[in-house]
Amino acid sequence: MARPRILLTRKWPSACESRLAGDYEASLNADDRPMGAEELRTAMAEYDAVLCTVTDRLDAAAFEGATARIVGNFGVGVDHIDLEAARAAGVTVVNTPGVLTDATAELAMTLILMAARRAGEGERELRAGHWPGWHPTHLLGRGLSGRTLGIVGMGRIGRATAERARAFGMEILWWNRSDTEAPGTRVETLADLFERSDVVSLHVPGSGETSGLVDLDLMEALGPEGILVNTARGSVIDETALVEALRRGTIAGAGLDVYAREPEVPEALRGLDNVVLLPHLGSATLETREAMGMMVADALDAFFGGDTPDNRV
Ligand code: 8YV
Repeated sequence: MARPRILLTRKWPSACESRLAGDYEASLNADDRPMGAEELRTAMAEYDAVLCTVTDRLDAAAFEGATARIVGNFGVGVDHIDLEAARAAGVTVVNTPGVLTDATAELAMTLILMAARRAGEGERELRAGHWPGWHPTHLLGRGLSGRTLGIVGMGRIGRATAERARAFGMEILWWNRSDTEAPGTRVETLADLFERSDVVSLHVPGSGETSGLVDLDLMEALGPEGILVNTARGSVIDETALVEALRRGTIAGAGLDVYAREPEVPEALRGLDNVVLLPHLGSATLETREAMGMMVADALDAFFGGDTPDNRV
């Protein structure tokens, strides 16, 4: 029997590519050039499986006349895939939950620490040759110990972030859409969570439901000493309101790893000193990226072997 034809839309860690190329008729993307919408639609109608990432928009048109029977998403978030269209076309979609939990929680802590301790500002100052030398009132930030972290979305990554923040002496409040058990104190409304927290970290998936969830009202509730951190999806924050809030001191600072229209980062944000900006590094460790790729490969093996793959979305 001919081996299934699979397409990797981006360059993956070499251990994953070697495995997939060994088992499948695999098309790799050695140049790692992002594919356009039209190219993706064509690929969906040519291959048996398309292995995509957050940089690929698989809209309804991509599923029209699709030959691909499975889409393997290298990542946990699937807001770039039209899941309804996939379901209607009978295309299985799998993702990579769990393996990137620790890496993403570590990055949330990185942003919390960097924003609270003004590490980005300090680094920029030093690199620009503007460090005036040590002085008692230089770049005074905020410590974490004894402060309150509010978690929006108490799933795997929210919990892992809470666990780490506790080790820094933080109290944990959390808000979750559905009922769940978790350490820390559950808060019924987002307004209450923002009001009572010193730092808020976002851990909800991107979706129509969470789009613009964090608006100016919530930032006002967080207040002029508050810090907002986002390792989830850019769409969860009203970016225009955030720029205003940072500019006016409605909140003290922010740490962002994700943006509404990646890789575009609003000029207005880039011009602000009280925001730490990272280029979507949440899961960016070699071991995590390898585990993500291997998880997609396992799902493909199950699927083409006639079994139901794990992690169907
Ligand atoms: C991934 C992420 O690296 O898994 C996710 O949803 O946001 C990232 O950590 C990225 O999505 C790869 O597709």
